[in-house]
Amino acid sequence: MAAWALVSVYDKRGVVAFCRRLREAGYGILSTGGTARHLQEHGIPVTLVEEYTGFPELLDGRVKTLHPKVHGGLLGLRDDPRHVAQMAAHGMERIDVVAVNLYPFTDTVARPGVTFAEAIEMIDIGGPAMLRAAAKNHRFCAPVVDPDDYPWVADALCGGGLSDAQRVYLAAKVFAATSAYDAAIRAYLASFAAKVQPGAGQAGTGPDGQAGADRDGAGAAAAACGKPDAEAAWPEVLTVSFFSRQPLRYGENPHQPAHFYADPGAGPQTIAGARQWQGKELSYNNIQDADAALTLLRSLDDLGKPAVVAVKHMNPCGVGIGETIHEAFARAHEADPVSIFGGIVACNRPVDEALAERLTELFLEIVVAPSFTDAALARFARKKNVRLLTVDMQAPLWRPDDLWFRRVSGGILVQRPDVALARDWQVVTERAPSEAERRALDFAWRVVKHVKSNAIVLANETMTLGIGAGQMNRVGAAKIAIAQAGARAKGAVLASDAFFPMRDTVDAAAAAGVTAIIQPGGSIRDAESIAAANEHGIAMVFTGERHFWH
Ligand code: 93A
Repeated sequence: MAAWALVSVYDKRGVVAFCRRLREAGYGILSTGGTARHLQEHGIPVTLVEEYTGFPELLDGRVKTLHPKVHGGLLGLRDDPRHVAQMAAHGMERIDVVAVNLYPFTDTVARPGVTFAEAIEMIDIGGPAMLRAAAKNHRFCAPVVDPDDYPWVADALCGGGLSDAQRVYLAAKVFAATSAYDAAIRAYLASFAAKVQPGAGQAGTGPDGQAGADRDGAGAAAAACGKPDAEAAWPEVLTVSFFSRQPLRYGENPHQPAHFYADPGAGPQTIAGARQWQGKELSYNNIQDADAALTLLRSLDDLGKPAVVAVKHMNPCGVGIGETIHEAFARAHEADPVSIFGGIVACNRPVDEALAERLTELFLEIVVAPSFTDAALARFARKKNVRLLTVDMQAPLWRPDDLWFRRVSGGILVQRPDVALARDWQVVTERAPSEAERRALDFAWRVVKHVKSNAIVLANETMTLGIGAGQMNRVGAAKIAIAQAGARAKGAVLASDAFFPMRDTVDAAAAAGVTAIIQPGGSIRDAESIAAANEHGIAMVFTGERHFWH
């Protein structure tokens, strides 16, 4: 009995050439509706699966290949006489090759405006069943899930056959594909799960509206049963799915290929969900920087004031708040008029024509805002390269149960985002900060969290004055911040993302005229820093909370 190759592919790439070679190797081709038509159009004779099973494709194609004559033909052990006898008794013929690729679930859910029902219809059942069956029985049936493998598989089948190692390789590839496929479906469904009140949903209607991103199945499941997320255990196996959002010209550098993936259902408050109004395509670095600017900006939300953040290389270079967005911008700019060049500016109020005028005087990569007036858009149209992004600044940006990833060789580190903001400060010096100093300390503390460690921020109540970022010693960061502030350091406050290992930073701050300091505390040498602050009449508070950011 000649063996069959069962070919049922959504992605028809390369399938004609592959089937031609399978025919050469002596296989008969069994195929499903669309694939069969495609092959026949290219002159390849096929037998329809429905002819082989005696069953038509049913239920709008939901049942095409789910039949014992298919699965028996895939799963029967050719070297077990009982299997061979049963197969013969039930008319199950040997299917020795399976070429299947699946309905494009991830592409479908990434499409804007796709409905829940459309997504569900794109869950392939028969394809994975055949692939898994063939992968289980790979000793006898070669499963080919990736069109890129057609040429060498065809070579082998036309030659001396596939080796054991090649068969195991193909089988492993199947389970990689089907497990990723299931993970994507799980992620998509889990992004709705947290919103569904047990018992409250209407069966069959599917969840409405925007999906929350699935950052973590455990978290979503915990939320669904009302359990605090902190108690949710880290899963034994972490599967997280992100969907293709857009190609990127390159990564951090031109020789690094890169791509942007989005959370399923990333909302309009996120960078992935932002709307771009003009300008060149976003680059890898643009996306990172815009996200850094937006994240810091949104951490100022509860001050209830117009605010502007300017970012360069993932670090803020100027942050201003004011009674108007114009005032806030003027301060963010004045904070460091040099570094803002080529930067990213994020504003938490609509950008009007007057602000657009000011912004177009500068060279900027991106402006992020909740909206732009028509007149502002007309202004920016004269500077076509500036990328304009709008995001929804009402919805929360980061959730405590979001996952943060950092790749390391051989693994990935996962943590929850740093959304904490300590409110119960402990005054550790003889002098307590004044009300004005408290407001400035609060502002500086919010900003320093978003500066790469070691981080020092000098600020007053409404703007940053000097920012020292990413230094290998703390006093080095302080010196940079103090130098940047210049004469403005007099009367400023200082925030430090982590404790002072020695008193040198306090001494340097005092020499520059800083009057109050905020830092986590917790060093074995805290007493020395406190003594230094007291000597200089500086008011110092401990937050008990560190904000490393690397
Ligand atoms: O709807 S299904 O889950 N039910 C099936 O029985 C079935 N069998 C194959 N989808 C099924 N397939 C899938 O159809 C394959 O995985 C492949 O993606 C697609 C090929 O369909 P066509 O040949 O009609 O283009």
